[in-house]
Amino acid sequence: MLIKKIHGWEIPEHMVTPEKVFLNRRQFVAALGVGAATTGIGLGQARAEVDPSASMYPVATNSLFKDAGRPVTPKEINTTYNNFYEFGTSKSISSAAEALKTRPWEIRIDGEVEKSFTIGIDDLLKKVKLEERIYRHRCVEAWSMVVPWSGFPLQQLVELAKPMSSAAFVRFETFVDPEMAPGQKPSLFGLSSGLPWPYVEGVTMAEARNDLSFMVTGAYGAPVPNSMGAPIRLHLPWKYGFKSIKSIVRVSFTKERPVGFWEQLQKNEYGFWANVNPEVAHPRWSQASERVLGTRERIPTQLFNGYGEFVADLYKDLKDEVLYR
Ligand SMILES: Nc1nc2c(c(=O)[nH]1)N[C@H]1C(S)=C(S)[C@@H](COP(=O)(O)O)O[C@H]1N2
Ligand SMILES: [Mo]
Repeated sequence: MLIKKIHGWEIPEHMVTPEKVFLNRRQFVAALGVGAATTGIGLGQARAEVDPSASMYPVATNSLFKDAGRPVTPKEINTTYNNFYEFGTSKSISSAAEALKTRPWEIRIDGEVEKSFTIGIDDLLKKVKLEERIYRHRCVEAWSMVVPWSGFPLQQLVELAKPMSSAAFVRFETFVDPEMAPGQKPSLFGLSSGLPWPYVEGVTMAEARNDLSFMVTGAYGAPVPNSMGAPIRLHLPWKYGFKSIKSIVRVSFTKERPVGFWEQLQKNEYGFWANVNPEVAHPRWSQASERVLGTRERIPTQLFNGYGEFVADLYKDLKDEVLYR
């Protein structure tokens, strides 16, 4: 494995899989059923050929985000080391995720908007301006990677949605389809998987309008691979990775603060804000450093994952909130 020696500041591998540790404790049988499920469909099946958006990539890189300060993580690593619980609780869900059917793909926009509507992914792609951004990604499990995403600022989607002044939050929802995504099936012995599908996440309107908030439709100069959340996901590079919801089918503008998937499962460990902070430990491990995927390095973690200049102001009047968990 990547960690050869365990120093005082390093976390043993088994400690940095919180979601799994949690499942092992509370959902042992159910998780086993989920983890064992595979689809039998081979990796890398000719999806690019049928993806009608393939010719839109690559796109020009935004010069503000052309250098993440460390090398881009090899594609082979990012596409095969994933958290995507719809397809299983291990990191090796990439072949199971080939079953994800990304066309037709419709996104429902509703809630506190002038008028609710549904838009197909390819129609949406025509209405936005795509760009590439190289972002650092920091999982709450203390591993990180660097990804050349393609997509558009969330702000563009907010404009299309025309929210009313009553909208205070944006709530995102992933598909539910247990036939396609075995992680959503009732598990072994007919027990419920115990997971609160669909996967839900949310941000404030101010966060949604922040330039860093990015709707991802591509990666590595091509449509985003299934395992990374095709055909459309969020990436919030200053927050722990669980906020960056994959394979979105619904975007709702709400008055109430949305309760995320992990917050619903274990709110003392995974909160709404989840901003990266090396000084605020997770209840079960330190967040001071991170393991860089594809390298043997362990590096210090940065406040807001190093994006404070863009986002710190969002939180200056929220000191009473639990901002870093
Ligand atoms: N729908 C959905 N979105 C999700 C997850 C998930 O299990 N389901 N996992 C989250 C977590 S914990 C992380 S770290 C990132 C992982 O993204 P990656 O697999 O592209 O690295 O996706 C996030 N979005
Ligand atoms: Mo994560």
